[in-house]
Amino acid sequence: MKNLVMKVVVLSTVLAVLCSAMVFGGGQRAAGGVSSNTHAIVFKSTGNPYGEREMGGFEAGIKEQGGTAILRAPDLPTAEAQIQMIEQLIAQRIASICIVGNDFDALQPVLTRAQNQGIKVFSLDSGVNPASRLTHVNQADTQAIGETLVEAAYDMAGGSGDIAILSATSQASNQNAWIAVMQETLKQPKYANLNLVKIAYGDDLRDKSVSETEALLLSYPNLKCIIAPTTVGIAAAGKVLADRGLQGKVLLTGLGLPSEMAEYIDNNVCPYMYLWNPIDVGYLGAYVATALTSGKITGKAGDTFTAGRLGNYTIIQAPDGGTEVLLGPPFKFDKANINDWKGVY
Ligand code: RAM
Repeated sequence: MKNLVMKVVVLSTVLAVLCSAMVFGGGQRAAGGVSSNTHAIVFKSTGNPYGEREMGGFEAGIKEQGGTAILRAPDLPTAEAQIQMIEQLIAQRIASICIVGNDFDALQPVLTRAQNQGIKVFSLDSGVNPASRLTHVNQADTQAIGETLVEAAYDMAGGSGDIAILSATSQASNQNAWIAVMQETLKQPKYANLNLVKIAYGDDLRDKSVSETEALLLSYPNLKCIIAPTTVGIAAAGKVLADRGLQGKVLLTGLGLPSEMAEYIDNNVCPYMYLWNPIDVGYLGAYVATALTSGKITGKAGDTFTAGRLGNYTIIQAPDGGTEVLLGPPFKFDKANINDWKGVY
């Protein structure tokens, strides 16, 4: 009997130690059993240099605050693949999830589950709906991006003629938001002679973006300008137009990485394009992650925080009814400045 009592005492002590190690492992577990210092980012897909820079900025921002960053991206840019990844992250009981959404609405059930487990969820770059997130890190004003790209196409097409859009996936919420603004902007009298003939989807995959560009050229022989609001799409379209010697005939603009587009800006395939610093987008996300998990902000409009080297930010109302943090205005890259930027990102 004495032996049995001893065994029970030893066993319960071992169990208690094990449990507290699970809950407070490495001193990093907060009250709800959620790891207070581990933050994940889930990008759209692998093999996207823009995404690598964005995730790199996130990791740098988390590390400089003494935390651990988990960087994830599925092979294909689908909501289903991201749902699986988020399920795994919920099981790891991390502190926050920063989602670069492959779909605006489809992630809501899994992200709600994450939030119910005490994980702080916000989106970045490509948003999820307001019900799925506490806030959104927006790289630049959605309206400004759409209007600026239409104005660029107007300029490049000489005010009239056929233009096309080469996008990422048909579900990508950031591209879809920009395209919606472009379509509205095109209704203005100024743009009445511009004819948007097609919105093609290269799925942020290089080969598909190449074949979609080739199909556009074949179907629309009078095409004057392609707008590609995706770094993968614009680089693929640049290669097709350069290989076919179409500079000066079909002009290219959109959102591109200076490192990938310098040669096409130099050889007049793409007279100019826009982007923001993807490293800074991720870095800003790292500070939103820690501000949310520390309770410094809740994600409501008016909340303020400091994002390391980027300085102070205020959360504002977003056009979709949720809230967002705006990194800054889009930046124009052309022949005059591309050499200064091609080594930066
Ligand atoms: C691609 C991705 C990303 C977008 C950039 C402009 O790399 O679709 O989400 O922000 O293009």
